[in-house]
Amino acid sequence: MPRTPYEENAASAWWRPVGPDECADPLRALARADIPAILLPQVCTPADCQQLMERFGERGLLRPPGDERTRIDIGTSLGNLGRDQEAFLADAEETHALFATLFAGLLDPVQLLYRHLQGLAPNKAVKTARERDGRLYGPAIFRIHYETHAYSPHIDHVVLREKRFNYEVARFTHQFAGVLCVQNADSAGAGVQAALHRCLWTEEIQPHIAAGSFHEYAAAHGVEHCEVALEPGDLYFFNTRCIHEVPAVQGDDPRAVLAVFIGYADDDDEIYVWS
Ligand SMILES: O=C(O)CCC(=O)C(=O)O
Ligand SMILES: [Fe+2]
Repeated sequence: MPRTPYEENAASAWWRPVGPDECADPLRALARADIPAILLPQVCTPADCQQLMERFGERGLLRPPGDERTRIDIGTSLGNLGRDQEAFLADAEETHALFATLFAGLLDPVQLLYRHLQGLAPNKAVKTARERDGRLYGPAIFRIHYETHAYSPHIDHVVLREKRFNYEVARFTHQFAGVLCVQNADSAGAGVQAALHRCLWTEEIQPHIAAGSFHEYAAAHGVEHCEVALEPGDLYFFNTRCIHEVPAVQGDDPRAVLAVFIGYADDDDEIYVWS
C-alpha cells in the first residue's frame, strides 16, 4: 500500500513541508518534528499583501530614508521586551490599539492566521496568550527585513533559549512559529527562503550555535534540511526548537512577514499565540 506523506516523513524517507490535509494531526506531528513544517499556500492573495504594505507606508510604519536599521517591527516582541514584564504588557496593549484600526477596509491578516491555526487544531481553543490576570501579550508582529538582514541558525523557545519562567507561556512544552509571507525580498527572483534543519535543539548542540559552526556540525552528522519557498500569501508553521535560519536579504525590496509564536502541548486544551 502506498504510504501517505506523513508516513513517509515518519519513516524519515522524506522530510518536507506538508499540507494541512496530508496528515491526521499536523500539530502533533510538528511537535514530534516528524514533519518540518505545515505549509498553507495562498491563504490570501498577493494583492491583499500589497495593500497591507501600502497601508504600512501610509501610516509611516516602514523604514524612513536615512535609517540604517535592517529590521523594523510593527508589534510587540516578548523576546526583546520580556525582561520587564510591565513594559512588555504595556507595549502589547498599544499594539492591540494599533491593530484595531490598522487593517480598516483590508483583510485582517492576524485574524486570518489565527483562523488557519484553529483549523489545524479543532479540539483546542486558540487564544492570544495572556497572563493569569487576563492581560494580553502582543497578538502577532510584522517584521520588515531590509538588505543584509539574516537570521543565522537558531531556535526560539521561551524556556529553553530565553530562560523565562515568569510568563504563563512557559507552561507549554512545545513552541511553534507561524509565518505569513507578506512580501518577498526579491519579487523578481527566488526570494530569500527559510531553511529548517532536522535537528531539535539540545544542550549539546548549543556550543555549535554559539560558535557559528552549526553548518559544519550538520554536515558532519548528516543532518538533513529543507527550504520553505514562500510566495506572498503563503503561511507556514514550524517547530521553533528545530534549528532554523533565513539567509541575508539582498536587493531593494524588504522581506516582510507576519509572525507569531505558538505554545502547544498535546495534553493542553488551549493553544496560546503571541509575538
Ligand atoms: O522569517 C522567518 O521565516 C522565520 C524567522 C525566524 O526564525 C524568527 O523570527 O525567529
Ligand atoms: Fe526563529
